[in-house]
Order: sequence, then C-alpha cells, then structure tokens
Amino acid sequence: MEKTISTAIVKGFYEKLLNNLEIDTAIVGGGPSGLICAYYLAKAGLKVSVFESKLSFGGGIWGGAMMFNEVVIQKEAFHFLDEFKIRHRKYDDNFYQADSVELASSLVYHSVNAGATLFNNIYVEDVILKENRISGIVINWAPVMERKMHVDPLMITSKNIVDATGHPSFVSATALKKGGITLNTPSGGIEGEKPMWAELGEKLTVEHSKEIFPGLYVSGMAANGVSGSFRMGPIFGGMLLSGYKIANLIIDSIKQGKSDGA
Ligand code: 48F
Repeated sequence: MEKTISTAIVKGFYEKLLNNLEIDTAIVGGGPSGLICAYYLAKAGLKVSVFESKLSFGGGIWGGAMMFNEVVIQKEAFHFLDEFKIRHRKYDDNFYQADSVELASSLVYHSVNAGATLFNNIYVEDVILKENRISGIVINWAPVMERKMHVDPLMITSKNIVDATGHPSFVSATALKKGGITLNTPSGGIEGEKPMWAELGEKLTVEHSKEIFPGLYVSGMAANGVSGSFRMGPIFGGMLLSGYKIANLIIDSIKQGKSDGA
C-alpha cells in the first residue's frame, strides 16, 4: 500500500507539472486578484496556472483587518459574492460584509473547479525576456529560496504573465531591474505605493490594472505599486474587479492574436 500511495502522488504531481510547462497565462501570486483572474481565464477555456510561494492560497484575505477575519466589499463588486456563493450581509447602501475565510476558500475552490491549476510552495524568482516580450517565468521551491540554496530553477513558458504578487510588485520589479526594460508608467519605472486613501486606492487599483510591458500584466496591489497609487486596507472589491479586468484584457488579446506565444 505504501508504494501505491507514493507512486500515485509522484505520478499525479509530475503529470500536473509536465502539463503546465507551456501555458497561456502564468499568474504569480494567489491573492484575491490572482485567484479571480485565474477563475475567469479558466472559465474562458484558457490554460492558466497560479504560482504561490506560500503553503496556502488567498494572500492577504485570511487575516481580514488586524486579524478580525471580516472583509468589506463595495456595491460595484457585490455581484462577485453571488457568483462565488459567498454569504454576505448588507452594511449600508454602499457596502457589504463577508467572512474572510469564506472569501479566500471560495476563490480557491472556484478557480480550481473552473480548470485553473494551482501550484503552492513555488517561488517565482525571475522572468523569461526575449525580443522585447516577457514570455515565461523561472520557478524554484520556496524553501530553496528561503534557505538561499544554490539550486538552479525550472522554467515555464507562457503567452502572458500576471504580476499578482501584492505590495512588492515582485515580478515587475525583477523584470525592470534585470531586463533594463521601460514599463508603461509615467516614469517608465516603478512609481511606488502611496499611503492610505481608501476611495482613491480602490478606484485606481482597477484603472492601473493593465499590460505594463508586452506579455506582462499587473493586478491588485502590484498594479498600485507599479503605477503609484494608494493603499486601502481590508476592502476587497478593487482587488476582485482588478483580477476580472486583467482576465478580460488577456482573453481579448489572445482572441485578437496579439499574444504571439511563448
Ligand atoms: O498580497 P496579495 O493578497 O495580493 P493582491 O491580490 O491582494 C491584496 C490584498 O490581499 C490586500 C489589500 C486589499 O485591500 O491590500 O493586501 O494584490 O497576495 C499576493 C500573493 O503573492 C505571493 C504572496 O505569497 C501572496 O500570497 N507572492 C509574492 N511574491 C511571490 C509570490 C513570488 N515571487 N512567487 C510566488 N508567489
């Protein structure tokens, strides 16, 4: 029996990995914006994987605010709560409340169920940059990176990459630093996140969610960091609208043949 269990796990994982070495979209970071983006891309029939360095997906959702495990969603994003079957309470005419654990677990469940592949414990350490286009990611086990072990990585080729790494905008920062590229931002670089201003932060999160270099999209707090917008704390509508917007931009670009492949 022991041999059967081990063989099933090894075969299952390697099949999953082999099937995802060449994909339509690689999403880096499994927070709210990355997960909802994965859900809509998978629903549209695209081959999408999410790479998350932590053991669990959900990013900043679980902790709510200061570990009060509640989130606030504004009415503009309320329809997602119904689509993801998340129970909620109306707070006033503009805001709804939900349980953060239910929001995180529902986004994880629905993205996998729609056909996205979720890889945890994998750290994206670099990008593939060829002929002025980001065309893949470079991955390693998160514990290898944490322990600074000298171990070479593997590569995933992808038509598009989404930087959904949250506050550090890690993928964009790495591409900028190592590739010497110019981003679609006012300075051509990373503008840097600004302090708290919830209303404007929510609005600009969505506006700044875009393709910032051929093949490289930014969502959620990574979009705010790259384009220099404000933080907003435990209101999550902007994150969900951001991931949804990026999914639609990628679907349109693939339909129009603008994503010329890995
Ligand atoms: O930070 P995070 O939840 O991203 P988000 O979608 O949402 C932000 C909100 O949670 C919250 C907020 C709401 O108002 O402000 O902060 O922008 O999730 C980002 C995920 O990316 C992972 C990280 O572990 C986290 O789960 N991540 C970051 N860098 C890497 C990574 C990397 N290099 N490789 C793999 N995963």
